[in-house]
Amino acid sequence: MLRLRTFLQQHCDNAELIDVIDQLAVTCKDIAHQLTLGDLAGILGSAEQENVQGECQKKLDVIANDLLKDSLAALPAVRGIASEEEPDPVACNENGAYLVLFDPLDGSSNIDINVTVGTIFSILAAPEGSHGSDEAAYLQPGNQQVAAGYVLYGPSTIMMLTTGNGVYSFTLDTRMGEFLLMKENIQVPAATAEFAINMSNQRFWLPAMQQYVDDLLKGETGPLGKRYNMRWVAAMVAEIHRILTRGGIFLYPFDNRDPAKPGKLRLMYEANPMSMLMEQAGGRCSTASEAIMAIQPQGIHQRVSVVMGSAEEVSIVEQYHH
Ligand code: AHM
Ligand code: MG
Repeated sequence: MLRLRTFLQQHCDNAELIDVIDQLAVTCKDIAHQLTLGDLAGILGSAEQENVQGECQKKLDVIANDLLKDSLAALPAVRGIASEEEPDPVACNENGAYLVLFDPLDGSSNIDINVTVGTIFSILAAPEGSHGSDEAAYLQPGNQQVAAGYVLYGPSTIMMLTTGNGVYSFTLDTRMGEFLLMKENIQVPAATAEFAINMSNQRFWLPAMQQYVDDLLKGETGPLGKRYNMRWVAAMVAEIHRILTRGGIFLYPFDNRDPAKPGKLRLMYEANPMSMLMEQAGGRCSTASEAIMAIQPQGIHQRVSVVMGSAEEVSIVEQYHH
């Protein structure tokens, strides 16, 4: 079985990009190890501080963020990093070719209950002459990503990766400490009868979204003519992994709980990298009214409405919103 680095050397002709992805993998092995130790390493619970978005940070949010920040900063190929847990972008190496954006530990509310979490990353080319601390350098639409992926920390640790040429999965063999290639050219089925949404927010959604979900729940006698199943892990990495494995639709739509937040998920750290994976696997990604990866970002911590997964089902959601 092919090791990640060997795979990269065969599939990617850019040595610096290989270094960045490889470094992400090495650091995520470390995060996976910390998670395995759990309470033994004293890493569960709150860090008793808030991040830039006013969310209470878990100890592991901080640990994972620091591990990624320090290891990427040491890499000459990295010009700067932006993280969900950092208020501003951080400059790394002046001549680095890449900017790396990440959600160090997605699904943080699952940490303390020993349920799946993940790391999400997006890699952009650093614009010529830009500085790694310059926010404007990072504000590139998702369709300009050079590579994207996630590492899922579940019963096994899995990296899902795209460099713009299909989606590949690697499982961490803990016996040898290497990510090994498991699946190539992953494809999402076009149709599905499985959805994922936090139903407790229903009253806050737009009327079109409320109508779509009402119709899903009507099952085979409703306008959608199918009996739908529902899943909600509360970790986007786990939901997207399920969809890349067997199809489905994931929704964290616009809601009116807080006028400053048009949705919960972040464009740069969650929506864009997951959209690149999903589209590379033949799925579709939308806000319900426009393509996520076409959005011109206005800020690194910007939030966005997210609808992604099996292509036919995403198109149905868009029709409800037209
Ligand atoms: P996080 O990055 O702070 O962990 O938040 C993002 C997570 C997603 O992984 C998940 O889809 C969503 O928040 C769950 O939200 P909710 O708590 O509303 O179920
Ligand atoms: Mg997240």
